[in-house]
Amino acid sequence: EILARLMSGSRALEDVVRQRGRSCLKFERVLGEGQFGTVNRAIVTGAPALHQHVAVKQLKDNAEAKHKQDFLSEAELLKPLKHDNVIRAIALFPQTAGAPACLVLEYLEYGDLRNLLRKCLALTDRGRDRFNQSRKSDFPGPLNPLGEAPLSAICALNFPHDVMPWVRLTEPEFRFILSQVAEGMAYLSSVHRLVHRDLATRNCLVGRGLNIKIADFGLSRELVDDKDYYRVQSKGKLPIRTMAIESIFYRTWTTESDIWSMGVLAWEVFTYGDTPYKAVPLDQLVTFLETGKRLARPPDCPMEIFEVLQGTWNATPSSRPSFEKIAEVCKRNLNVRD
Ligand code: ACK
Repeated sequence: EILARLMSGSRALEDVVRQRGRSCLKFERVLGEGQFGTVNRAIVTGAPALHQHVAVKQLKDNAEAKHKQDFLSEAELLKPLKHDNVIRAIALFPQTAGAPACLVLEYLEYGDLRNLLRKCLALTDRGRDRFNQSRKSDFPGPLNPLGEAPLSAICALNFPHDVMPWVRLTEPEFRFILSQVAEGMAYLSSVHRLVHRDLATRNCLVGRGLNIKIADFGLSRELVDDKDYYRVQSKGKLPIRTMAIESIFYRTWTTESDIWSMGVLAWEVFTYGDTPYKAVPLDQLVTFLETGKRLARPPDCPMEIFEVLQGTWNATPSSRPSFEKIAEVCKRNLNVRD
């Protein structure tokens, strides 16, 4: 019933935005700066209360032609995507004489995953105590098999954004985050044959109940028919630290190179948003990887999962585990209640 209400709520929101156009968007505050321009939070006036916020990505007035094209292609790519773990596009308003092009996205209240993880780590002991107390009192229930906080405590992340206290994530919570990313990626790669090319915690968003959604499709490309790789000629800025070894070498991107990035993303999650290969300068990273060196196991990462991560960093792309396999391993011991 809740699901049906949410679904009809989000459909109603889309209808309002599409029918009433830009005029129903009331901008509230800047959420951040993206590659192409700004992301703002806006209220949709006249939408059902449950779903009134949206995120609006706007192109800079003076954006270069290439960025304009990337912006529009991101909007195009997002249109047909429908999955719980992939950001949903609500509408695209083209550029007019008086207003820039803007892409209306669903709003996720906890922002990007890397920020959230770093915040989890940074906050004070007092915050942690307060959080742990509220977690016990608000979410009573059986302890999970690890004897830690109840799994429903995932919902405790519903703290207001600015008072999120320090919290050490439990193993089921780590597993829950990663299985969602892997399922979103399995959908993108298997159903839509999409290569993301920039999968990282900074490009995932977090919503209520620790719901993770893959976002930032600025670099994504559709694989064309029988070609199973995408090659770029141009040298833009590249996310070297999360890139697969063959992408660094040959500038080719495949589902398998996204799988490598998924492994790095998992490492980022287990280290609460640390920088991969922090001690290795960028110009030495290729040599580092070429000599077979890889990221070390973070203390919070279970051995079973680390073995999968090591597989994602196999120098032979076809030997890497599939997103489906990664999701399956992460979901073990994850008895999420309905
Ligand atoms: O951590 P953040 O607040 O979450 O900072 C970044 C910033 O905008 C630049 O990307 C935030 N952001 C982007 N898209 C959304 C969205 N759909 N919902 C909520 N926040 C968003 C992101």
